[in-house]
Amino acid sequence: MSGELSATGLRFGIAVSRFNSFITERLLAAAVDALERAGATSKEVDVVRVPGAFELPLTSKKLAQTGKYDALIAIGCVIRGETAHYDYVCSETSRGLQLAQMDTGVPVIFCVLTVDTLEQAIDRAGLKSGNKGFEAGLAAIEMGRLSKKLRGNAGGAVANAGQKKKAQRG
Ligand code: INI
Repeated sequence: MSGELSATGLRFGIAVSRFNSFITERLLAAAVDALERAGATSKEVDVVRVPGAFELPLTSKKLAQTGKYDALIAIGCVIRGETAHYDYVCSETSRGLQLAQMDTGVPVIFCVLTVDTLEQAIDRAGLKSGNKGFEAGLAAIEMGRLSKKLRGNAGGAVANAGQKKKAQRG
């Protein structure tokens, strides 16, 4: 089983960091492009801006808890500096985003570039290495679809188990 790449009828939330916005806005544009080219309308895509990558987990969790979205995308760009700040921001952002999706059951796509240089970031935001935002858009569609299917199947499995028990009881 897998999720089809059709965004029609799905709702998406995108949390995007303003820090390094030169990069994150390019990732955002490509993510929205992927969603819309696969059938999502602009009404079905909500964008929320936050100060930096560190704020993405809480915002994603809050978006997930609204129950409005089939999938979320967290967009950020962390560029290594001269101190350990980079390591804290990267590890807490990735850990927090994983927790947000595990706690809520809503897929949260990790579109946070963690790079050593600005050049590496540019390469991943539309230059040599494509655009990670577009890939994140596709991942959000696939996971949104798959989650919908699995919810359906889970309901079916529970219903089947109930029917079997009834049948056993006679
Ligand atoms: N936030 C980023 O998104 N990218 C960075 O590269 C970055 N650096 O290098 O410091 C960064 N820091 C800010 C952080 O995400 C928080 O917004 C801030 O600490 C307030 O909580």
